[in-house]
Order: sequence, then C-alpha cells, then structure tokens
Amino acid sequence: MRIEVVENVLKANDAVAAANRRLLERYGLLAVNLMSSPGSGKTTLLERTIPMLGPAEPCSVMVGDLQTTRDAERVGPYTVQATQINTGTGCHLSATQVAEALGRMELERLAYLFIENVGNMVCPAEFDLGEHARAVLLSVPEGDDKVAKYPTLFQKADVILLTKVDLLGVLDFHIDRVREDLARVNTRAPLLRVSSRTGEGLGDWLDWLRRTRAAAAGAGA
Ligand SMILES: Nc1nc2c(ncn2[C@@H]2O[C@H](COP(=O)(O)OP(=O)(O)OP(=O)(O)O)[C@@H](O)[C@H]2O)c(=O)[nH]1
Ligand SMILES: [Mg+2]
Repeated sequence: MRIEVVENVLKANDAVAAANRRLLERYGLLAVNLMSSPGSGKTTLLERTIPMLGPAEPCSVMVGDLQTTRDAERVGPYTVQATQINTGTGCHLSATQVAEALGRMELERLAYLFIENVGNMVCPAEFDLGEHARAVLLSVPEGDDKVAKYPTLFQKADVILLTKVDLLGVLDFHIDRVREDLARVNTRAPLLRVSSRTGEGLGDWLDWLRRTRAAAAGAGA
C-alpha cells in the first residue's frame, strides 16, 4: 500500500515533468537541473558561469531552498530573471513547483534555464523536473567517498562537476577514488574539475553547456 502511494506520487510528477519538457522544447533553450549537497557551490558556479556566457547567451535561474530568497538575490544581477521557490519542509523541487514558476517566466530570449535544486544528495534524484540535462556537483570538502555512498544522484547525472578543486592541496581528497566509484555507477557523464574561486575548469564547463545545448537543439529541443 505504501509503495503504491510513492509510485503514484512519482507518476504524477513525471506527467507534469513531461509537460514542462514539451513547453521548454518550444523555446530552443537548454534547461539544466543542478543538484548536490548543501554548500557544494551551485550558486557560486552560476554567479561565475552566467557572466562568462555573456549577453549573447541570456540565462534565467530558478532556485529551490526551504527558506529565504538569498540565492535568487545572488544570481539576480546576472540573469534575465531569477525566481526563488521556497519548499518549506520539502527536500527537493517537484515538477509542479517548476511548472508554476515557468508560468511566471519569460522564456523567449533565453539560451539557458538553470534550475538550482534544493541542497540534498538524496531526494532530488528521484524527481524529474522536465529538464534537458542534469549536472551533479561534488565538492572537495565533502570527501572522496560520496559517489560510493550516495550513488543514485550520480547515476542519473549527464555531467559531474568536482567543485572547489582549489582545495585539493589542502584536504585529503583522492580523485582516483571518485573515478573508481564513478566507473561502477556512471560511465556516460564526463567528470569536470572546476573552481569558481580560481576559474579552473570553467572553460570546460562552458564548452559542455554549449555542446549540450547544440545537441538538444539538433534533437528538436
Ligand atoms: N574554496 C572555494 N570555495 C567555494 C567555491 N565555490 C563555492 N565556494 C564556497 O562554498 C560556500 C557555499 O557555496 P554556495 O554556492 O552557496 O553553495 P550552494 O551549493 O549553492 O549551497 P545551497 O544553496 O545551500 O545548497 C560559499 O562560502 C562559497 O564561497 C570554490 O570553487 N572554491
Ligand atoms: Mg545555493
């Protein structure tokens, strides 16, 4: 009985996500769902990424947090539009919350819509939002065992960003362990090393975004 309820919730979410995806595909933009633990550097990455993309590739951001509008305020100056979704006690964004926010957004001119999910390494993985691609962040201070311990999020990633690599020399973190664990759960997604602090790897991230947007447009997105 309990399993049936969970399945129904996920089915209902998937139906709304499919409608979101159909809507987004009309605009030729790339919608990226960013997921990670709290504090891995999602908002900071967006603060760096969006100015680097520049006015030729306009971006909007939708950001989920339990409370506050702090992240939307941080990215607001760089975006066409920044929308904060407060989930109250919810540990992830749902397709319905995204659908409501999309209804208030202007999608015409956008090259990218970034959806910063609620900081959580477990729940967001289960909920399709209608995005085209999933970017999963793992920061160096979190430790090199997280892919093995929390495989679900990494399994569904289209790109994995190892963030805060400027701290690699400071903390006891072995990238080879991450690579070994990823070889078991996801061999499809590239692993990019980035630092929003030093700028290392941001060019590779921008290349990935542009390639993925071009591929999605070619596939009819
Ligand atoms: N050293 C270092 N610190 C970073 C880097 N990126 C982000 N930080 C710091 O990490 C902290 C958390 O960054 P945020 O971007 O707010 O993290 P977040 O993933 O958006 O967090 P939530 O929205 O709470 O889930 C801040 O103090 C940032 O300055 C980085 O590349 N290097
Ligand atoms: Mg944030």
